[in-house]
Amino acid sequence: MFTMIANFAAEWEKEAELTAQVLNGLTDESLQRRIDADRRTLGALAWHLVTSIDFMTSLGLDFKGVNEGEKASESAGGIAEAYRRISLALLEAVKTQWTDDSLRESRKIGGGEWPNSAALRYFLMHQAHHRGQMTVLMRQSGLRPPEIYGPTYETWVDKGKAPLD
Ligand code: NI
Repeated sequence: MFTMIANFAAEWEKEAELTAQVLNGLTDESLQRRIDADRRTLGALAWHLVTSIDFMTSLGLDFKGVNEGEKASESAGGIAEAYRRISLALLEAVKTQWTDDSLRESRKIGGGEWPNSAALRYFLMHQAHHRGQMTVLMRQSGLRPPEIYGPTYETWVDKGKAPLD
């Protein structure tokens, strides 16, 4: 859990950049990719990363998000641009509207008690969870996923090394 806003801000900047790299790697055609007919498409997962940031307004933060029901951008570039704007708006809101003390406050959400610091941590993990799903769908679309927490298969090949299996 975070005890200082500055620590969250530094981590959010890094993680949002990783998410942006995934979104920047998508093509319009790839947005339709899904593993099965009744599963979310790559585009729906990407848009979910944009709209889910709006959830943070239920913690009392005031910023302009994109509502869950809002029509998804149909272009990969549009989704990436919306994410960049909203992830920055969230960061600005946390930095300017909360203090380190705010991190210890908690709120009732969906029947549970959520310390603000835990909600921020959850949010970072939530992004990572969906990024993992998205990089699989990127591969299935013939796209090259970015390096996230380590080298990709292609990085090893580029370096002339045998990829780990
Ligand atoms: Ni989700």
